[in-house]
Amino acid sequence: MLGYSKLYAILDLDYVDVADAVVKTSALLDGGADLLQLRAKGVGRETIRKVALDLMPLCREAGVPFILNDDPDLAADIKADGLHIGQDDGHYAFARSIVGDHMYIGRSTHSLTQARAALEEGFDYIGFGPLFATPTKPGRPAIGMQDIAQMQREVGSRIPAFCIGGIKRDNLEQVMSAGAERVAIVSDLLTAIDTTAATAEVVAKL
Ligand code: TZP
Ligand code: MG
Repeated sequence: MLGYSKLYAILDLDYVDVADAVVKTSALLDGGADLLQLRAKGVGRETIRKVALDLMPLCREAGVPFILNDDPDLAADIKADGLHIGQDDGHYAFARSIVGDHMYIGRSTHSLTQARAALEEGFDYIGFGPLFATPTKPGRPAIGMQDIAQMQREVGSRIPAFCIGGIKRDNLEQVMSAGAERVAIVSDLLTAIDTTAATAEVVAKL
């Protein structure tokens, strides 16, 4: 399933009210997003659990894997399809020991070296970026586009690799020309006037 995913949409509660999470997620799925993450920095665990349990049936119905960010115990508890962890969230083996054998585990990477390490460790997919500076991940410097092609050859040919960070409808072609085959997008889809149409536009270009 993951192998076919091209557009990883991230429902980030910094951009979407909890009350709108279901409607926004439906819009992302209707537009053709084929992987979905719930990202909720600074939100209480019980709220995250509740939102996740609301979104999971929508994803199931759409045949789209539901990935939870940051919290291996909660991911295991709610039986998410996957878990996403960053560079500071511990090793693959530790996360795997918590979520069991059947969940996807993805890693944020910010360099070619980290992308290679994630492949080596056993991660099922990576995020690679931020390509451009982005308010969604403040303080994290842009890595640019110069390493995308090499990363694709070495890592993206083995596990799905999603370029991320500042990707928008209006720079997507540039990112793809640099070698990106899959992308993860947060703000450009969530802040669009018509999230379904914006998502469909990205899917059509990919
Ligand atoms: N990891 C690297 S950049 C980023 C994450 C979660 C945020 C990307 O958000 P946006 O709004 O698509 O730039
Ligand atoms: Mg994290």
